Amino acid sequence: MAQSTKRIKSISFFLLLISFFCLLGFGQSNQPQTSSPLMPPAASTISIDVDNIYYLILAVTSFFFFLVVFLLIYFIIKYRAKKPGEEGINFHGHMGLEIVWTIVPAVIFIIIAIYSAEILQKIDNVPADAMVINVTGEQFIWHFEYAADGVKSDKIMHVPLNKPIVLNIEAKDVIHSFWVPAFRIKQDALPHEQRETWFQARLTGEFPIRCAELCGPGHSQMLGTVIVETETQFAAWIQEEKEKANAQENALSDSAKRGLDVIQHQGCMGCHTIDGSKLVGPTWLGLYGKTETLDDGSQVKVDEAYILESIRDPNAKVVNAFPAIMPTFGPEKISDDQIKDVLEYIESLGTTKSK
Ligand code: HEC
Ligand SMILES: [Cu+2]
Repeated sequence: MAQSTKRIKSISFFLLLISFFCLLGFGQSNQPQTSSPLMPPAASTISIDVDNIYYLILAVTSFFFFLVVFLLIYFIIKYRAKKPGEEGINFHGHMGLEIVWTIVPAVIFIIIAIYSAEILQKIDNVPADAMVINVTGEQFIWHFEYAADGVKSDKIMHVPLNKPIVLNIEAKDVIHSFWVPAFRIKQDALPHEQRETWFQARLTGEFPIRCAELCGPGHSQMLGTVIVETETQFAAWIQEEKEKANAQENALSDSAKRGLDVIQHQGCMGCHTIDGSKLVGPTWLGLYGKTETLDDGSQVKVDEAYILESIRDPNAKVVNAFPAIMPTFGPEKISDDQIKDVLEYIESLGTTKSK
């Protein structure tokens, strides 16, 4: 008898130790810099709450996992057949035990449900004074528009520290999902329907943006960055962007401006850039005059006819090392008049001099 009380005591001690370790993880996310090795930095105010509920659930489930596994192993050893042919005791039901293991989980579920509902309410309650950023997902790029200033950016979202920001999220083509793991926010981007979510950044730095919805062949490249900066830095950036946009507008001819409208409307910028970087397709920077290598190894010099063909019949000549996935833009999508404007705009992006 004394032997088994001792054993039960040591089991209880062991379980207590394990639950202590489980709960250690739970408390950790209150530290300001990072939450734990399991999570990206807790960069928004809500991320601390989200982590806390995660760790609470992890602690409770780990505790019961270890309890069950421990008892399982303990009983296997204690009640094993000691002699060949030994039969176990056969018994049915235990009212007390069944009441306990119904009520205990029920109480735990209710606590978790109330706690979750509280956090969910925080997530849903957009502060009235929040700064508005319109987010548009498009195959395969995120666009941002800073509503108060009319400034726009692609791929990179700038936000000031410690200010509530509300995002109006929408998609141009298919369903995307706007996800910033460090902020613990994720919201589907749907065509023809705006959804909102909000956050308040509490750490400066750069945090990845992902698309969490398989949206087509370039899905894995639909990446972006949030740059959280101080309010002064943010204001300076907005100012700089305003000036840049003005200068660019003024430099374009009327026809090129119309071409840019068509290009934005048709979603070309989801696959092409004008800054020299590669996206799904080649950049348009300095496209005119460039010598392009095609997928059959032959070379062409880029002129107006080549660009026209690339738009009207993209698979006629496919650029080497790029997939032949560009959609065809026939006259029903871009009229013959509009295509002149488009060519004018692409030409305005500079000419490469090749022999
Ligand atoms: C779904 C992605 C996608 C969209 C949208 C798209 N393109 Fe492309 N584009 C590509 C890819 C990939 C290539 C390279 C393969 C090829 O030549 O077909 C390409 C090639 C081109 C080229 C030739 C570039 C070179 O370096 O030789 C031009 C010009 C071009 N596209 C113009 C456009 C225009 C104008 C639009 C919008 C009306 C557009 N593209 C929309 C993916 C796209
Ligand atoms: Cu996407």
